[in-house]
Amino acid sequence: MHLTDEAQMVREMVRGFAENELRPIAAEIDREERFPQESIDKMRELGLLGITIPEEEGGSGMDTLCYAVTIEELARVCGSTALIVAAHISLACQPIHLFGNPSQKEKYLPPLASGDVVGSYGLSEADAGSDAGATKTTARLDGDEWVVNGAKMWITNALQSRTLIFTARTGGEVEGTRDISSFIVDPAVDGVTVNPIMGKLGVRGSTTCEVVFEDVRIPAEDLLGEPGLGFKQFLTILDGGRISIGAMALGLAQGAYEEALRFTQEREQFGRPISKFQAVAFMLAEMATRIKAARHLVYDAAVRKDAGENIIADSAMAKYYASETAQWVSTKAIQLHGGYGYTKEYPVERMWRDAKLTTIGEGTSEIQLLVISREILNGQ
Ligand code: COS
Repeated sequence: MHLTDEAQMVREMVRGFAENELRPIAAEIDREERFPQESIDKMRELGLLGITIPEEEGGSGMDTLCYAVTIEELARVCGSTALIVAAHISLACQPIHLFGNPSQKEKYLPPLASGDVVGSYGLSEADAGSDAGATKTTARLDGDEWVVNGAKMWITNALQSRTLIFTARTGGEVEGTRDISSFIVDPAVDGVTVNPIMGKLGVRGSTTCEVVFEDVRIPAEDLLGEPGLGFKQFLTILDGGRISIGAMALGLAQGAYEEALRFTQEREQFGRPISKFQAVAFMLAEMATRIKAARHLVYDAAVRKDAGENIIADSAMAKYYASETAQWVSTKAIQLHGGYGYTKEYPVERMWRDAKLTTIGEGTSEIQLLVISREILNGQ
């Protein structure tokens, strides 16, 4: 699939940034579990942190294809940085852009879209993962304030975030998922505790947190969109977000493939580069083919999103296939490195650990298959 001139330009710009600024620190932020604030500061200057947000709302006003290419190029070098940006844009900027009223957009979007403020999104809970509608966090109206109690789990960026979108049950007559609403909160307010979850397998430069609410008082006007529509809102948000996780997986697969391509042409055994052996060459061929297929799915979902089409199945297919591809390619990349691939001397083991996240975050592979199959069967 040919890129637009704009997407091609974005690819060149982000690739240069990733090579110069991310590659030198990617292994270190993974090892030290360090949030790369300096990279956020530099991406802020490049206008990458509000890429899909219209210019009049403080962003760069680019399309979803440019966004997917951005995340792909970041992930090709550093999965942690790609995840930080994807969560910030898809899960924090987008809900306010799509569902915020004019004063919420005016207040919250410019600092997010410029990158002055890092955003995060609290949907999952300890007992509400794939079954995200099982939210137990509550918000009770008391005068002109909501009083929130509960805890969110696995929240990317929450430790650095000053704008968190989250879901809570607002009660009333209705039951099931129709009493879930979305809110905006600054995690620095009284009653919110952010506990980072350390020791993750991968994406260790990004923070993953538990966010606890204890009698947190939120102004009534910080309810996002219509009350009771929070569940549908986040399903719509995830439809878009899954394209970015697909793009992240694509970038990780590409990065691991390039490492394998280089290594197998340099590494000699039995008197020749191992790429000369058909078993190795065929593995490279299969990697390249699967990556190309994943790239088509991710870009196609991005283009369809901007065309206003129903992308429920397309975004789930893109995420499912790209994340499984990233797992497969990075596993094979380690195999092709032999013993070296099993050490931290080469980046493929980090890419493999980072890739695992893409089969879990924003819906597991099994949830993607559920979503795709429901769309196929309902469409008949
Ligand atoms: N986009 C917009 N609306 C959607 C939607 C989508 N992709 N899928 C369903 N809806 C709507 C439905 O039409 C339904 O509307 P009505 O109440 O008007 O009928 C409503 O949302 C509820 O849908 P449904 O009954 O199908 O919800 P389920 O409880 O069966 O859950 C799944 C659906 C499993 C697909 C959903 O819970 C899900 O995606 N889970 C994974 C969550 C996840 O990805 N977690 C990781 C978060 S990382 S931030």
